[in-house]
Amino acid sequence: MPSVDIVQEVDTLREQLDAWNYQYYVLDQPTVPDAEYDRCMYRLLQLEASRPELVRPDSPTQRVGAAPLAQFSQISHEVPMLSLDNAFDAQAMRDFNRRLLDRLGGNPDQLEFACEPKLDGIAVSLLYRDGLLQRGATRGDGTTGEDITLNVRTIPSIPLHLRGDNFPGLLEVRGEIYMPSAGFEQLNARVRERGDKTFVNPRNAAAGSLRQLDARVTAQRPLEMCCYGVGLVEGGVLPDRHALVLESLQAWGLRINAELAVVHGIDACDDYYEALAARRESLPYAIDGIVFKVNDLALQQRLGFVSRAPRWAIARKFPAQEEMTRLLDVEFQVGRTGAITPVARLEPVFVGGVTVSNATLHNSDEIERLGVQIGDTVIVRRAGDVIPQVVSVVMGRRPADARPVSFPDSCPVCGSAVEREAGEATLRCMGGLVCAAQQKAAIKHFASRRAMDIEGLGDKLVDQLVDEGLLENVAGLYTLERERLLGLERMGEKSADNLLLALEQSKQTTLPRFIFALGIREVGEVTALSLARHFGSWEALSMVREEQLLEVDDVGPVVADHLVQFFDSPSSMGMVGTLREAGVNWPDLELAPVEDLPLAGQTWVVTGKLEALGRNDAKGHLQALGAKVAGSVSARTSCVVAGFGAGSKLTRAGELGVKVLDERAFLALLADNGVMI
Ligand code: I6G
Repeated sequence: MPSVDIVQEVDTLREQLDAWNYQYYVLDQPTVPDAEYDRCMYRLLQLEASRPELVRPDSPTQRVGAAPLAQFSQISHEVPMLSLDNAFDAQAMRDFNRRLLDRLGGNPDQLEFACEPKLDGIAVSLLYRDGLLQRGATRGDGTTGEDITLNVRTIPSIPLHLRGDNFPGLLEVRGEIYMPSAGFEQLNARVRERGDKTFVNPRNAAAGSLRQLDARVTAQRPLEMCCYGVGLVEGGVLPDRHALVLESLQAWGLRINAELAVVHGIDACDDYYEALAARRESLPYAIDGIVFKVNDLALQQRLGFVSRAPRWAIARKFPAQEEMTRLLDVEFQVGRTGAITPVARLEPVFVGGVTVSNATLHNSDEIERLGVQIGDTVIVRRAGDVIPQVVSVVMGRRPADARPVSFPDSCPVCGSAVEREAGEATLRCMGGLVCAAQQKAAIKHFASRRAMDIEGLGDKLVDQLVDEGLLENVAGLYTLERERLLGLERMGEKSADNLLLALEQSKQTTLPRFIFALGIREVGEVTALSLARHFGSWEALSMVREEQLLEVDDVGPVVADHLVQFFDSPSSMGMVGTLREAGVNWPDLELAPVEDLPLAGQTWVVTGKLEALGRNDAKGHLQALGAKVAGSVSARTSCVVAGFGAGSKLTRAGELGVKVLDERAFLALLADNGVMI
């Protein structure tokens, strides 16, 4: 091939790869299959290898990292990198607003704020000269940072050259380098597989990845950059509003936050804060607050700085999700299926907006993984409504009298033998329904809203009924007597009558709810629905053997084994008999042939994070309604359910014109088909 063609081909490939990178990393709109991207990249690498004089430092091939440095050199920030003042509640935001109005005057409702999430990452500066990335640096102490140019060059969302031609000759961009949550999980899974110590959180993982003297290591880490402002600017003019400056950065190829919004007045800032706080857990990255900035740059100039922070900006922080505290003891809880769970008793600590004094430790594998001992200082995490977790141990603070956690050799509630099944990390009480803990948990599950829905039979009342000897198992619920109920502490006539009425009403149920309410191991709501749909009646279901069970969607050998054990157990079947004699009943289901199910013949895809139900449950419900559930979107896909953070599959659906339902529409569709979540 004549060399002018090679030069042209190299240019075309670079332009194409740059455009794809921009669409993917900056606009969040992937437009090309990975294989096509890889093919072009490989071709460019080949051409550059054959003609080394064509290699340019800003070619998309030049991101792989270089030989390790002996140390990072220091750089000075010509415009200091400042920090932000913090606000921890709505009152502190009002105080911030008052300070602004005192200096600026004007109508309090008119002040314009730019709002963005505060990513939990590492602040960095990027310097572009004539559009070429010249230097990347850490914030350091704000005046002096470290030169991490080789490392930042490996991060795909950082352009090696700017797009277009109207950028300033010298442009310093500032932002946060972070590790998205999914990348963090994958990295930790890889690290765990190698037997190495995992990273405690995405921020530590990002910091550790960025401070590698060998940039080839950085290149392997899933880092991204999100820009939030500019520093030094020469040889060009920027817009007069902060949000417009960010939009210019985006046009030049830099990633900015998709949640950027401009609002008027401090009340609207509160609304923005509340709305994003509610979605915090479903964002694809960790954030620790929201930053509010006066949007008008002329007003920013008038406000100036105090000490090391701008007067025109504030970070409203979320309550910390991780705190340090001491592990006082480990106790053992017995669940519905006899599983014995170690629970950490902690010195109370305020974390994630509440005081936490207990956290789950899951099982013996988890205790071993953490290496935790009683007396240790531990880091506790509480995010959203998730049960608090012990995430790590501060080994340097282990006291001399720390003692290992020892598991009980008999059930802590009923004293029965305990066993660990082969290959299982969970210890189980073998006492079955003799064990009061299992009795209580089974009754609570039976009465719960998604099972028999017995209103008024709360956890405390179940504990009381079992502890007072009025109840042993679910069969006893329907023979509870008014007089005996009235003998319970704090039980009035009205409450007793309401409970008896709720019990009476619960007798009229449905087959899927009844199967779920029995609490058979591994049989959740979706499996219960599949079983009911498949067999149509309790009689048909309870007669089947393992092979027939395995024909049901969602039933594998483990579930089938638990079901058969239940059907073979005289006490379990006796309990079902007693319940039915007491009047528990349901209409048999019309057995619809599979082709008559409402979504028969359709292929669905579920993507992104759903709030009300897990993705697996969503898939199970779809299968129970007759749909096939696929992993990728094609022209044959009937519909895509898109939760928060849905990415390339949603884009693909848009391109192919495939119908898309958000979570609310999906729940409405399930409800129309009799599935209430
Ligand atoms: O550390 C920071 C995170 C996010 C910031 C920041 C930001 O804006 C979204 N903005 C400024 C002005 C500073 N630090 C100094």
